[in-house]
Amino acid sequence: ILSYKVLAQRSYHKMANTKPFTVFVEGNIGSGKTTFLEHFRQFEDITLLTEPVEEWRNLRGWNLLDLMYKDPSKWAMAFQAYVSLTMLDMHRRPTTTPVKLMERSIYSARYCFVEHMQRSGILHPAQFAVLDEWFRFIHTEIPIEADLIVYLKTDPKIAYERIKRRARSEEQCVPLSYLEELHKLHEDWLVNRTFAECPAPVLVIDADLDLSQITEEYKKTEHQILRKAV
Ligand code: DGT
Repeated sequence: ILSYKVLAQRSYHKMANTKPFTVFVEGNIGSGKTTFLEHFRQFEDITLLTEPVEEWRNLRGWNLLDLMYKDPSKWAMAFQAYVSLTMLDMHRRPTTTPVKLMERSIYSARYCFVEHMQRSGILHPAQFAVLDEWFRFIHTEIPIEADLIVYLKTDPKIAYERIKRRARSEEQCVPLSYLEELHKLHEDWLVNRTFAECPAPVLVIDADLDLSQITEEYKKTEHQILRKAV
């Protein structure tokens, strides 16, 4: 039934010629993904889908993000299962605009976060196997549109400073070493291509610059993102 619905949606897009140019914005925690998305708010004809962090902080009153950071071995599995669901919801959300800009994707959840949890032993191999089977099923059975990946490449030390400054309560215990691991996994996935699936061409942005200069860097991507709209 799921596949039928997705296929029906896709053929609607095809008939109406409305298949959006779909861009994933990827990068470490604190790399500036939200700021990047906000930059594109000024343009019409773009659907912006910011990451559902608020849903992770309040699932029927439960803060899964907080539970995961406080007791990863106990909560990683539940957290990642819910991340997958909310990401899939974003991937499948129909748009009426020619461009769809999404914060992260089901791929970074798998290749960066779940991968880290598996390698560090936070996830039991059996838990990892369940999450990986879900990922494979979704990847092969459900069409996920991807035309471009914008990778906000950041020095982990800079990401660390930004996280400290923004002081999101759940992230206070995040050590620099965690950001270094996540950075390596983003590099492996998007630059070194050590994982099988890199679903679209990658545009690498120097996201180390501070806010006053980064707008210029963002502007350089406008052409690639917006030209597909016309
Ligand atoms: P930005 O705008 O680049 O600073 O992005 P953030 O930090 O607002 O967004 P993101 O996705 O890097 O991280 C939000 C929080 O959720 C952060 O504490 C890391 C966590 N997070 C995001 N996706 C996953 C995931 O798949 N697994 C785990 N364990 N944590 C995740």
